[in-house]
Amino acid sequence: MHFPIEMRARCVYNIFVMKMTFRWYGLTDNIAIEKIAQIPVIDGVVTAVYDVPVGEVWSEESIKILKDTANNAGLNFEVIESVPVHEDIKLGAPTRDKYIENYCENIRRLAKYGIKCICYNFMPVFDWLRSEMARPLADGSNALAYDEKTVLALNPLKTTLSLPGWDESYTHEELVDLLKKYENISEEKLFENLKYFLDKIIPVAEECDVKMAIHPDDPPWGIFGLPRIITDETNLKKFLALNDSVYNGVTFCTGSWGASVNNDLISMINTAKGRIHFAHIRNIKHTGERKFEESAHPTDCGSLDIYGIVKALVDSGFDGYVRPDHGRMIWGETGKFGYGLYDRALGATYLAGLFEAYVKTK
Ligand code: DNO
Repeated sequence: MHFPIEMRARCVYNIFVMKMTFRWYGLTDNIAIEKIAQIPVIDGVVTAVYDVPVGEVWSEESIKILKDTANNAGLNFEVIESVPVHEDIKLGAPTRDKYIENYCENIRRLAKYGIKCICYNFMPVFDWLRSEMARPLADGSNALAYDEKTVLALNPLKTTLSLPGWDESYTHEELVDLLKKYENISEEKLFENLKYFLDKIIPVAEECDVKMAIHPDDPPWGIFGLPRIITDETNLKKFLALNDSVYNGVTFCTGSWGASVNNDLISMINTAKGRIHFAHIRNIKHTGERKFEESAHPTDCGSLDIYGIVKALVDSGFDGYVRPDHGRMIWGETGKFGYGLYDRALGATYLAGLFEAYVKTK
């Protein structure tokens, strides 16, 4: 199927301020891109090159395949999630400059193929974490869930948990070694290493007109003794001040920051005003102290005020990319945890409806 992007009215883009996107795991995703193109509000895909080890340069050929596949399906290709950051950069190891130079080269190459926004995170070793992959919900669907008690009882060296964001290329010895190296890394030190990284990549991002959007830590507190810093409003302010370029921005992930009942998301949106380039919008239901399960996107289904979040984003002048985030598994679907087609599609149309209603009546 080939039809030009102009035929797919960038309805969301033209009428509203944001662009609705959908995460697609590339050619090996069992969700065909043509199905994503059938969700009425989707402007583009959010994807990445997955077959290159963390820290290495992505081939232009692989980037081009992603772009061409997206464009042939009538979808834009403007957001990458993620260009992962090598652990040596987070650790401030002597080898970091080589990996930072590779990172800069990736920004340049991606810009050449039309990328406008790059999402990344600075979480040591593990990306997002859950204790349960398929918690049965009352309506017969299932969703990801988190319970700190279960997590604390896990041995990170022995866990059989596996999440789509995890780098599982480490051998047992490498993991032991890595966890050990972090014993000397305090939150302060991690902030320093992040600043070092930002001061090198942000000038390149500026030159290439690519907005960098750090993803919050999920959940937003330290785990397994590893430091985490993109966790709350105080640290958000600190992060933004590390490098005050508008190209140094955030991915406003409601489910990540919202996992802590102490985070006031509306206030955080106002704090990050003008620096939010990408928003992951999803709902979660708090079920106890450091305990939550993921729910369907609508406000009524969870603990977060999704309408209030959309309103605050629009009021703050947000004009970046949005994507629905983790979905439940519904209608018997199976697949990548959190990344099925159906519930995320419902989420996208719900969110677009909120944006449309608010923008048109404002
Ligand atoms: C989880 C995702 C994260 C995110 C990275 C960004 O579903 O939101 O894995 O992609 O943390 O680098």
